[in-house]
Amino acid sequence: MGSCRDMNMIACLSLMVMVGLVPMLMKGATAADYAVGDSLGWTLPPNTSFYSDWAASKTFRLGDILVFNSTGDHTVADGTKEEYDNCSSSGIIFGSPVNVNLTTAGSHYYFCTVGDHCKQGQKFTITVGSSSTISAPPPPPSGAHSIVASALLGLIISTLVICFFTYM
Ligand SMILES: *[C@@H]1O[C@H](CO)[C@@H](O)[C@H](O)[C@H]1NC(C)=O
Ligand SMILES: *[C@@H]1O[C@H](CO)[C@@H](O)[C@H](O)[C@H]1NC(C)=O
Ligand SMILES: *[C@@H]1O[C@H](CO)[C@@H](O)[C@H](O)[C@H]1NC(C)=O
Ligand SMILES: *[C@@H]1O[C@H](CO)[C@@H](O)[C@H](O)[C@H]1NC(C)=O
Ligand SMILES: [Cu+2]
Repeated sequence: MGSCRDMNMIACLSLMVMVGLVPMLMKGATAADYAVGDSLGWTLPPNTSFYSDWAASKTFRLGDILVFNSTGDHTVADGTKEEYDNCSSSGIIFGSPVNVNLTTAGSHYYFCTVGDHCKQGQKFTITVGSSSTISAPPPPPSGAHSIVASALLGLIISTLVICFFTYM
């Protein structure tokens, strides 16, 4: 009788650990904010590979946000490859600081249009993965994912409540 009660308590405790893990697992599938250049922010880089190195160290997905943080006079051009190579933009130019939302998959080209900043390396290119080719994408077509998650959460919570009143 006593050992059976202990087993049930162990089951309850394991369940509590699982409840703690659910938000962590769900977090893996949500969008991320990336501070461009990390602590340097968006400014003249110490060398011409600084921002390309930064971008190469990240994996970008639809729904992620690029946070361009700058204190001085800088812009963010969202251009074509030709404009990026040439450091001249005829397209969308944001004032910085700005948050740029990654809403389309494929290649994106960002650079500053102030002075010769772009030629000095204030530029980088990224490839945003399409939702069909990545392992844990945000669910764009329906709320199916969140329905499954809340059903699971509801099941765990109700089991916990039953556990608590039965064995504690
Ligand atoms: C560019 O600067 C960064 C930061 O100072 C440094 O970590 C990196 O090694 C430098 N890269 C080159 C190619 O000098
Ligand atoms: C932006 O940059 C400033 C100065 O470099 C810094 O104090 C601030 O914390 C940064 N903000 C973010 C959101 O990174
Ligand atoms: C390249 O930049 C120069 C000025 O910097 C501009 O006159 C020229 O039209 C640009 N070419 C392209 C293809 O963007
Ligand atoms: C990105 O989306 C947020 C809200 O989700 C919005 O406030 C912000 O203005 C957007 N940024 C751009 C550059 O459109
Ligand atoms: Cu600049």
